[in-house]
Amino acid sequence: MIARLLDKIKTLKDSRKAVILAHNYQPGEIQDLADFCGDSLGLSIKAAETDAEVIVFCGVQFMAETAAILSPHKRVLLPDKYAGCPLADMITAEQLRGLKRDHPDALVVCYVNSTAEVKAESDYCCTSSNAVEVVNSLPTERPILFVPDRHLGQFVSNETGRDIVLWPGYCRTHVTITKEDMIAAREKYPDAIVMAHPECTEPVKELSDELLSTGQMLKFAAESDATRFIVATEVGIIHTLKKQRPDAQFIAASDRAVCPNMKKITLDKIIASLEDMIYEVIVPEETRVRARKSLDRMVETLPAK
Ligand code: CIZ
Repeated sequence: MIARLLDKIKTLKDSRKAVILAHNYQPGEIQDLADFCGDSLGLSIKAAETDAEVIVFCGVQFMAETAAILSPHKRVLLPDKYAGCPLADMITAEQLRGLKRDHPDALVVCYVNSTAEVKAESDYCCTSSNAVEVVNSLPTERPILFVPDRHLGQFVSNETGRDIVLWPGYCRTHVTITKEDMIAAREKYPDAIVMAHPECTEPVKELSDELLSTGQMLKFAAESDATRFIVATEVGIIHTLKKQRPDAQFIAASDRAVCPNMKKITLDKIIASLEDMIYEVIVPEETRVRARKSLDRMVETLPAK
């Protein structure tokens, strides 16, 4: 049954000249069929570099928008139109304009988990892996507004020593991981290395050994000699962690850390997406150009690789 669906996806993908991207939080079977797996920005950059005509983004709305911002000449499809990101929707462009009016001298840094309109209103975009570097590169005399995730913003403030105005957004999935979950997991597996995502709450992060983005978690585990890890982020990443380190054990800090939006993507929906070219994500050109600037400024602050 699954083999038949996979064959169909392959045929459709070839006929549409499509590339399939899967975020690290996608269900395992989706990650396995994708051309590329990774974090939202890394995937959008990879897709832009291909000569595909269509990008099927197995992830959530803001990720497909980011791909559309970077690939204006490709058609970007999100297989489930309701796969949104409550965190990204916690600030609107109108609210951000209000915040900017209250802090006219400030620079705005937005987390990549934000809508295209919010990116367009921001000076710099950042990911969880480069937020500290981006903020460190900004002039110390300028106040900083960080949107929309207050837990990532707090982490950046702690790491950089900068006083940052935080927007009170949060990821519903990451905040389900509690301090009690961490204490229980550490007690049960005292030898494990605890990796937590900066979107987790402060008490959870205090009980962790490493604070890492999804890409950094994969790299860290791949290079580590340790054989047991507690993972405090969305559980989908454990699929790839296990694939790349079959000798190691990966334990979810909480089995409740499941993003319902990420799990909306299914094999059937990918087929429908490619058959009917649904659901196309279009970012209006004026917004796209301004949002692209905040992504370009982010890249300019980072050391050349
Ligand atoms: O930027 C991403 O893809 C997200 C949501 C998290 C991460 O740490 O990679």
